[in-house]
Amino acid sequence: MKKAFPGSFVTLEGPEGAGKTTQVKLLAKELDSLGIKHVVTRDPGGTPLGRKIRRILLSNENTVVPMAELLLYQADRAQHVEELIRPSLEDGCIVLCDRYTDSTVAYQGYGRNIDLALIDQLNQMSTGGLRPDLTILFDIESGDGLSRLHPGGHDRMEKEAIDFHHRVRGGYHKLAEAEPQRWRILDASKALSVVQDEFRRILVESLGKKHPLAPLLKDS
Ligand code: T5A
Repeated sequence: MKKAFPGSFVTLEGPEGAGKTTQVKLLAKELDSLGIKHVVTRDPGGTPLGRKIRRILLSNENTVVPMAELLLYQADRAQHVEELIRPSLEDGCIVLCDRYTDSTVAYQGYGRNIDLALIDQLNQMSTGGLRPDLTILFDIESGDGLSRLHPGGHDRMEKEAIDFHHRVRGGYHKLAEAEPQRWRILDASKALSVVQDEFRRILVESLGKKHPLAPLLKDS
């Protein structure tokens, strides 16, 4: 099927503390030095409105019921797709997004036990059907990921019970198994430089040797 946009849409997923943010920042520096056109963004919080929604969602001061939580993540995403992601893809950019619709399935679906069919429907509505070309699961055992985070500085989601985080990770594995053509699984428990090499390799091998990201492997 012909792609609707000239750009490439890559999403990074995984449990807490898997190292996505660290890796995407390192990658962005390399892309800058190689002059490769890209946008790095995150869900929630990729737009000015989204940053306000992010504060509401993650603040420990707020009590947020599961349905309100689901709808706030979707409100953030609707704004994010229309204001930043879709226009960047139309402009031919590589968009690297730290979390997207699969986070909602993993956290609100498997974590909070909200009906998966409802979540799929809302994901479809908030994105207008825009799906990633490639999704990389930065996989780490939930307790190991949480232990990397700053002690005492945990946000509202990070503070959930360990069983919640186990369900989230299990949900990610189910998603990756169900759609192997879109997902790649990366062992994020390894040392930072090992994860970095693996991240580059997955990007180039999945998107192809003629893709604008291909020079990443030559420089590693
Ligand atoms: N959420 C999100 C939902 O519930 N539903 C949704 O629909 C969406 C979109 C977002 C929260 O919202 C939830 C999921 C989240 O709970 P966030 O801050 O954006 O909040 O969450 P995360 O993306 O999980 O951010 P984290 O910081 O927790 O995880 P990262 O980005 O995967 O990890 P990172 O890079 O910040 O690294 C964490 C620590 O580990 C170290 C880093 O230096 C850092 O200290 N580190 C390593 N240490 C050892 N070895 C390595 N290989 C390391 N890599 C990084």
